[in-house]
Amino acid sequence: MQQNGVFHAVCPLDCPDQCGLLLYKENGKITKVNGDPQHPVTKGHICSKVRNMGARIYDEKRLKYPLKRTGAKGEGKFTPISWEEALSTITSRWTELIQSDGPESILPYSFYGNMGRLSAEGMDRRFFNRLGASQLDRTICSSAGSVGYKYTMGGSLGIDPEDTLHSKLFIFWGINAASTNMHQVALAQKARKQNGAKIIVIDVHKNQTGRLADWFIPILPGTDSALALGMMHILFSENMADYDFLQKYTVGHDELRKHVVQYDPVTVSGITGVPVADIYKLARLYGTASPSFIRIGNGPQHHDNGGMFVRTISCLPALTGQWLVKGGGAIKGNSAYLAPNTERLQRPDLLKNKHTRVINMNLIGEALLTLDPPVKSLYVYGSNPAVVAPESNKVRTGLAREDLFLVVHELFLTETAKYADIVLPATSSFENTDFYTSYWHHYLQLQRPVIEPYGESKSNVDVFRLLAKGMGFEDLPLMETEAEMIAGALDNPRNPYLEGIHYDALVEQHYLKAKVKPLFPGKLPTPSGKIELFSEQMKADGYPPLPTYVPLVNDGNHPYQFVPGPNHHFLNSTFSNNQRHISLEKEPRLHMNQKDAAKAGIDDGEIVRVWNGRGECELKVSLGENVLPGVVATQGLWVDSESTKQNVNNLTPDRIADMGGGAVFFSGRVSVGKI
Ligand SMILES: Nc1nc2c(c(=O)[nH]1)N[C@H]1C(S)=C(S)[C@@H](COP(=O)(O)OP(=O)(O)OC[C@H]3O[C@@H](n4cnc5c(=O)[nH]c(N)nc54)[C@H](O)[C@@H]3O)O[C@H]1N2
Ligand SMILES: Nc1nc2c(c(=O)[nH]1)N[C@H]1C(S)=C(S)[C@@H](COP(=O)(O)OP(=O)(O)OC[C@H]3O[C@@H](n4cnc5c(=O)[nH]c(N)nc54)[C@H](O)[C@@H]3O)O[C@H]1N2
Ligand code: SF4
Ligand SMILES: [Mo]
Repeated sequence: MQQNGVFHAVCPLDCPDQCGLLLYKENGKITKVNGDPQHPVTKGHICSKVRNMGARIYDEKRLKYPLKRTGAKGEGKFTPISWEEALSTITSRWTELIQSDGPESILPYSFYGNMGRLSAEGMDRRFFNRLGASQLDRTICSSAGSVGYKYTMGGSLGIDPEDTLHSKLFIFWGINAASTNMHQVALAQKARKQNGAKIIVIDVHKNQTGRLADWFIPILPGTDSALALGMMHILFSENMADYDFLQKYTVGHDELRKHVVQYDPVTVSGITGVPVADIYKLARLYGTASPSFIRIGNGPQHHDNGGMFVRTISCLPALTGQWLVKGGGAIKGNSAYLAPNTERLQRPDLLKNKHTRVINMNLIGEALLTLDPPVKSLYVYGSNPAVVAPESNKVRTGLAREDLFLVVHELFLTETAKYADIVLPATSSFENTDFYTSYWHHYLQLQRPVIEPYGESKSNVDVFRLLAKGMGFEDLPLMETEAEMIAGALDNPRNPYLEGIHYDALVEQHYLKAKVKPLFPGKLPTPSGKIELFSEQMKADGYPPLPTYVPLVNDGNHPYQFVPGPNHHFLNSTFSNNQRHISLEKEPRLHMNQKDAAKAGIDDGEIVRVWNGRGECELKVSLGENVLPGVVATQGLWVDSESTKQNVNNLTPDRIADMGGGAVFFSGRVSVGKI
């Protein structure tokens, strides 16, 4: 490995932009992280989080050795042990458990702390399939919306974000893109400058993105479907619908036209809190601007009705025929274009018992506390459930169970790792070989090791290969090299967009673009091959077949709807342990409407108690007009300290959304009061 130079890298974080990076290395250490100006979309611009990635990689607190717990669960007291001892402790415990309780007593828990496909869904899946462990349904992020979008469009297929440079109207709908998809904002701002494009933001919180809008539309949480249906009402009644497109490429436009009569602007205004005049203005702008583009965010799908939200919004560009215009249409997610061969990558064939139980990760607390037969061992990697999962109090009580054998593979001693019996040190992505597929732009990237593993840390792939060996598994897929795994994953005859993209090509060229074509004219992967405004499939699955406004579940008698989203300088809970990122954020704030505060006698800057039946936290109030009355919003997955109680997921419900087993982080209600 070269000790000095400039090396290509990929941002590994769970962020749609998936920037190309350049790592500057001196004497074997990364000294600077820059964006790669050659990346066709991200063009050398990166966020401040990753500019400071070096501080995370070389953080004193990073785990160097495997650890064994010496204190109480959650206390964080450990002693270093060798890899041999760590691995044999795990494999002997699992061998016993398989004999006494069967393999389903073991559960993996992971998410996309590192988006590398091998790290997040490669050797781990192969290993746990072979083990016969309980399966985890990975639903915490976007699954409700993905199912909703699929009903309408057939799969995670949107437009090429590079085309949005031509768009004249941008609607950022429930996405804090200035923090969470900065290059889409850069494209919108460029379009604004070049062709006078307008930027509309529809959100419950006027945050970083709302502040840069030409027009910010505040809306009540969980009511967006009604707004979209109100827009459809006006598009049809004022003859702005594109019947030519509807006839050719959709099913059910007649039914839809009749159905939306009930969503008149007065009714919709009553539901959404958006004034009648604004509903007209929005629909008329949307009905006449071309190209118009909707960026569908993750926020509104973190509600009880989140699947239906995405299902509904994604019908809008069909009404205006915008899919036919370059730069027109929508993006919810684009992961279908770069979809690898998951059979080859994850080897589901290694799972012999096809009736193996599946556990929804949003119910991890509940699962640890109540499942029968119980989960006796949990193996966590690439995720921090003690902080990020809903109903934290349940999750922590579950993790603290004396009879639970908990293994956590991590870069840091996270809140979750503090409960572990065995902690394994993980490499950072810059120490691994992996491949990356953005869920927004269309480029694939390869990461090869730029630095040596930190301390004794090992990659996910390495650890699962070692665990397989320790368990005595001799299956060839558990012994493959990274290069073999990538080559297999890219060989996907079912994905025509990947044609011509091979491992060797990825090694030679840093950015390989999927062979994307416009969606229309063409056949969608829906049952009818068309956009399904009316969906027989939904009907069969027990949903209203037409887009419909379904109110949120009654979450109890608390006065405020609580919206705890992510913040600008953390990536979920990643970076929440880094002083620089903490200083940039200062502290979590509770944004509250002036009128609500006046009634409750709460002052700006006051630390208040926020509570409901699930738990409580204490946050500093920030007063203004950036949320509607009845709504409170906060940002960031902060970790409690001795002097603070900031873990917002103490308050969030572990109900399951309408579709995809999704999470409902934003559908909780809270009370707010003086301490
Ligand atoms: N800086 C930073 N970037 C990130 C992340 C991070 O933690 N920090 N996390 C990454 C991950 S994993 C994801 S999934 C994405 C998420 O990024 P986004 O897609 O931006 O999703 P959220 O930030 O969850 O929510 C977006 C917005 O939805 C709003 N919202 C909530 N409820 C409603 C509603 O009912 N209606 C409307 N219209 N708006 C609503 C929130 O106020 C918020 O502004 O970001 C990724 N990028
Ligand atoms: N209140 C509230 N809660 C939320 C959300 C919200 O908006 N509001 N957003 C939700 C969403 S959208 C998501 S996606 C989830 C995300 O939740 P998580 O997936 O848990 O994301 P992170 O908090 O970033 O934790 C990722 C962990 O993986 C570790 N890691 C990184 N790379 C590797 C690796 O290569 N190997 C191993 N073994 N570990 C690694 C990191 O050190 C980090 O601790 O949070 C959800 N929770
Ligand atoms: S977090 Fe997102 S914006 Fe920041 S460097 Fe990574 S991919 Fe780019
Ligand atoms: Mo996410």
